[in-house]
Amino acid sequence: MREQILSQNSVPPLQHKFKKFQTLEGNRRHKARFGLSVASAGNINLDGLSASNRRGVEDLVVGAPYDGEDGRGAVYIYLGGSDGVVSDIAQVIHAADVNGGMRTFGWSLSAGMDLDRNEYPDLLVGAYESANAVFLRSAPVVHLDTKVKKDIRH
Ligand SMILES: [Ca+2]
Ligand SMILES: [Ca+2]
Repeated sequence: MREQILSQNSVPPLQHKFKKFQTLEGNRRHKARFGLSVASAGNINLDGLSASNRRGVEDLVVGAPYDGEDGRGAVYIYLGGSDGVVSDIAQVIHAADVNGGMRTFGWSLSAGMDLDRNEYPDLLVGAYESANAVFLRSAPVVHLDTKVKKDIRH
């Protein structure tokens, strides 16, 4: 009996390779350990949904467990774009935003599941030095653009 193992890139033409890459850098704080944990966040803002694309444009979350002014950790949310990941940070959640005494917030991540069943994927963040795991619920946010229009009458 013989086994044949076919590797993805062994048959020309070469396909399904990682041809593009993008680097995410967080806030570049010294020893923040940005990137110690990474996860797909699911589609946090529910963009790009259609009948042919039921998942839409997926987003990313990156942990930096020693980030922040106090060094107690943060997680960074990046929204995906149609041509790849958008490099601008969409949201940073610091340990102090969740709990004043928490440390190593963002050491581990699990994301993309909808635990409260509101159709928005949620985020679970580990902070091992504090023996905590934090469940962060995603919720719809409405942004209103306000324009002031001058009405000058003579
Ligand atoms: Ca998205
Ligand atoms: Ca949810």
